[in-house]
This record gives sequence, structure tokens and C-alpha cells, in this order.
Amino acid sequence: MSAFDRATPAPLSASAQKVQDAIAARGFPHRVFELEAPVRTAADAARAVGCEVGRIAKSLVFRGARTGRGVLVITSGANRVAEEKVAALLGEPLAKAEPAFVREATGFAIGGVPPLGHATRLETFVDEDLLRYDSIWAAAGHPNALFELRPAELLAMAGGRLMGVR
Ligand code: 5CA
Repeated sequence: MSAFDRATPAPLSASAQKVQDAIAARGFPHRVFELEAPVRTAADAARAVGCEVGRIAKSLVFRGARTGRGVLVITSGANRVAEEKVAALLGEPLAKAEPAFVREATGFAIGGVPPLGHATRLETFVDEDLLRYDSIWAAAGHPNALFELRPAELLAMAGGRLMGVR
């Protein structure tokens, strides 16, 4: 039995529905799945979906240390972000984003931050390693919610710069 045989078909929680609406508003056909249990980490998500951890797109929020702007790094679940590489492209160091900052900047809580539909415009970088896969999975607004998409679609949705993140 796959995780999605146990997934509740509808209705989505409010935060997952927000992402489903953002996906549809951008003209994409993808469907958000909501699992019965939360998948708060890439490893949890990979286990639930039954894929390798590299196929999970982690959406990590940082804060520009000088400007205070929101920065989103969408990385392969297999990778650890080399913050100095992102900082070099950004033009300022990265600071840690506190949970309240993540919620204000994206409109979502840590563990459910999606690659699109954010409350504010985030400076966005996308890990080129994600392009290795035919399809990947991303969080969809809620710790229990995920959707599957192609890496090129992720890049279009998130509107970010492609980079070597690790
Ligand atoms: N739903 C899962 C799978 S898609 C998910 O959202 N995973 S994630 O990797 O994209 O988001 C979790 C990430 O949030 C962690 O990898 C970690 O980098 C970050 N995080 C966890 N706790 C905190 C915290 N207290 N402050 C800032 N970032 C945090």
C-alpha cells in the first residue's frame, strides 16, 4: 500500500488549499496530496512517497543579514546548503530565519513551506541537482501536504536562479 492509498482525498487543510489554489492560478495541473501523518523533513517525505531523498525539494528560508529580505533556497533533500555560495550570489551574508520570520515572509510554517504562493516576494535560488530527476516532490503549505512536479516546473513556479547549492 502506498502512502497515497491512505491519503484523504478531500478537503485539504486551509494552508494546503492555498497552495493548490496558487498552483491552479499559475495554470499548472498538479494535485496536492495530504497525508494522514506529517512529513516535516525531507527524509520523512521520501519515506512516505517511496522515493530517494534527493527527489524531495526542501524549501529553506533565510534572511539577508544586511537588508533583512527573505531568501528562499530550494534544494535537493540530499544536499546541505553551502550558505557562502548563496551569499556570494545574493551579495550579502545569510542570517538564520526564525520561525516567526518564515511565517511572515512565506505565509506558511516551517515544515510546510511550499515553492510558490508566498506572502512576500523572496529572493529565490534553486539547486541544479534537482534537474537530475524526472519528477520531484515539494511541500504544499502544511506538514502533511506534498505535490509532485517536474524540476523545470519548479523553476518556473518559484521563479528562482539556478545554482550549485552544495
Ligand atoms: N514537509 C517537509 C518535506 S517536503 C519539509 O518541508 N521539509 S523541508 O526540508 O523543506 O523543511 C524543513 C526544514 O526547515 C529543515 O530542513 C530545516 O532546515 C528548517 N527548519 C527546521 N526547524 C527550523 C527552525 N527552528 N528555524 C529555521 N528553520 C528550521
